[in-house]
Amino acid sequence: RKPGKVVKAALEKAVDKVTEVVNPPIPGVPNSEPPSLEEPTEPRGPLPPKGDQNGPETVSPTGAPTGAPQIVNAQQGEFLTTSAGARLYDTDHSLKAGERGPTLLQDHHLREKIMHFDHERIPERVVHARGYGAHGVFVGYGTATNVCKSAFLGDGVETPVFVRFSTVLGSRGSADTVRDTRGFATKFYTQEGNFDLVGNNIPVFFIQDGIKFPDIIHAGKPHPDREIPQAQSAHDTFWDFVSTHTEATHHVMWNMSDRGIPRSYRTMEGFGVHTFRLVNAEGETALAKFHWKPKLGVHSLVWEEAQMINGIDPDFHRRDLADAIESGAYPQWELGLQIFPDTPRQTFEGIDLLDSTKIVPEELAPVQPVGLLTLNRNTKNFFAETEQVAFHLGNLVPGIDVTDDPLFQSRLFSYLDTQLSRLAGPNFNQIPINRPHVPVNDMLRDGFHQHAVHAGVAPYRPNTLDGGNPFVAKAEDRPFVEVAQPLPKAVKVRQSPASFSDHFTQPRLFWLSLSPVEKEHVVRAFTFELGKCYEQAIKERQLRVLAQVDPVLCAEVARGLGLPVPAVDARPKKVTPSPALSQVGQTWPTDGRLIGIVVDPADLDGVRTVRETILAGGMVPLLIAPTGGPIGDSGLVAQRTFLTARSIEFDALLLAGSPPPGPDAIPARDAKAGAPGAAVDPRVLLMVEECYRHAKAIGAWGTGRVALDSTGVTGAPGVVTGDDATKVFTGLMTLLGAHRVWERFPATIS
Ligand code: HDE
Repeated sequence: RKPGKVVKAALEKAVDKVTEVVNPPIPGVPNSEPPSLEEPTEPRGPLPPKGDQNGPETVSPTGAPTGAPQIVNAQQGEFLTTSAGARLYDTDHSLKAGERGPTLLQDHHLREKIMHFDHERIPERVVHARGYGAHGVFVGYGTATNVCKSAFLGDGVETPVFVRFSTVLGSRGSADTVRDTRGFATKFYTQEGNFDLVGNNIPVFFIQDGIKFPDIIHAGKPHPDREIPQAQSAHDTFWDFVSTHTEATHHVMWNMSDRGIPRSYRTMEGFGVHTFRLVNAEGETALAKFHWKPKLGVHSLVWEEAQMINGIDPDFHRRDLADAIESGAYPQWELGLQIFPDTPRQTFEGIDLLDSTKIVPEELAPVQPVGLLTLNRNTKNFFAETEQVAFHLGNLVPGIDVTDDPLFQSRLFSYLDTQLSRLAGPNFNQIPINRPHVPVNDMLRDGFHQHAVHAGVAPYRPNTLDGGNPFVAKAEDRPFVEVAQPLPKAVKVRQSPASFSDHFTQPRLFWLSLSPVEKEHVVRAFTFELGKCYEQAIKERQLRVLAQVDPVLCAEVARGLGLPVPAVDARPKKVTPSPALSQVGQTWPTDGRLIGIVVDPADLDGVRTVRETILAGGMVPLLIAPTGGPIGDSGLVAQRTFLTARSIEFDALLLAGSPPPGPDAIPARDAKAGAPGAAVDPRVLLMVEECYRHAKAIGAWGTGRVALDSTGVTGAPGVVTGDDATKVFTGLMTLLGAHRVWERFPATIS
């Protein structure tokens, strides 16, 4: 299958869930029979997992398959049992002294059921609590072998992976499209043990030294007195901290840019952030930064849209990823390396490679592709897989080693330590999702939740009683060996190198690399966030920081806040912009994009043709009609109604008609007879207006043009009209390839 292309049949199945009810099930095809309305009376086999849900991995800590069906399909056997396996005859009534009597303490089934329920929740991650995961495969290109001997980077080597995306600040139940950094953590189950690349969608971090991590997180989390606001940085403690702690400026610039509100996990870049040390087969070392490049390009939401989604569909990013995988539109990223010589200074072109608040522009060190990641399988059980996955920077394989970046060093401690309270003990690597796919022979013993039944009597070395087992690996057995890195002659200090104190050159580099529309978004984001702060001093202090970055940025934000531009003696260093940092100006694949089509009985043939073309192009058409179900006898089925559809779901909108207000519509304020728009359902007009404001492509043919005329958008940039459905759709596709119609609102900043 060509990567990135959608399997049409699978896609149709996924988007046309409603059709399944209309169309008869296919005998013998798993999952095609809809569940019965009545409670079953005869035991029957469990439904097999869907094709995209074959996890979790079923390899024991010693590498033996544990694929016994009773474990894989736990809780799906023929009879309901206690956790000890005794069959139950009733689970709906507690054992009582008579029908109306008190409940008996001897009801061991009641006590077990409630006891287990009481302990279903585990502590959420202290950061990155809100996340979503999927399985996939990584295939090496073999292009990294001159710098890195890791087996999984070898030519054509296939490695199973599990990826968890996340936001940082919000709690586990918070919304997906908040302004925040996104986590992009990948576990590679390699032939040499697990390698975890625990990155973000922003290539720099708030702090240079891990000892400050509790400070930045305490500042970003909700205020401790009232626990408000949830999953937001737009509040006083956050801006209090970052305005006084200027090494955060670079990260904050990225956060306030469109990178802080991705359109989808599928359209995010990922970065390892730190510099790693690579080793090749000859033992030569190089320094490197990891990058994930999405095949679909890097795309974002607009701020108003992101805020609306948080209410209308707080699971937007989760749903997007799961639907894409289910439909066969597998998201893909290329793994790339920026490679630098491993010199004693550990700098490149004057940039300190141990400072995680700095990037190396791609124009100076190109990102070289070394492999392809494809996410192709959804989880079968969110808790077992996504919630229990435990990433750790110390999960390294031969060929990849750490550097002395003080942020990296602290993380090596934190990711083990945090699991002790989150996963309640030291045996979390025995949880199926964390198990390596190679034999484990670790001499670690006992502890809470020990699943292994270790044989032998000598979990120590040296021993004779277990025949000397296990033996340490020789060089030819490919062990992980730390690079014998010479240490600088040094004195024990609590200090950073002088190069770490340049906090403004790279934020300025980022700002100057953005296009006008992206700059405008940054200005609005700063103005919004600071506008939400109560303390005047915080706003003024942050304006002084912005003045160090760029006078235009500072002046524009000051104008929005209604504050004077601070007099700051800023002396910015000269920087060369990096075009690679801008997200706009190119054409990208449209795979998996959602196109809403407002349907009217007027031209159903046109709708059918466009729908087929959308499906054939690997996108998802969603038909929107006044009511759900079949549309007349056309064979088409409405997947959304005016009640369930909202513009935020669509990347582009097509109008095949302008249906009149339905009986359940709240009339528009100017709905008096003859007023523009009175003839069209107000929810259709709202969809048009929102798509227009959010710079989305809009198209209409036939009577669909009435809705456009009523909202006054006809003739505006990115609005295609005509009589022929196919021609209108072709125009729409050109617009969609550029993601959004930014020309609609020319930026005032250059
Ligand atoms: Fe994390 N981080 N972090 N972080 N981080 C965690 O580990 C921490 C940092 C990142 O999907 C925690 O298992 C410290 C940078 C991701 O499960 C915790 C420091 C980057 C995830 C932790 C950092 C990250 C985490 C919470 C400063 C980008 C989610 C739960 C030294 C390169 C992983 C857990 C997942 C999670 C600590 C800095 C990314 C507490 C102390 C820099 C993607 O261990």
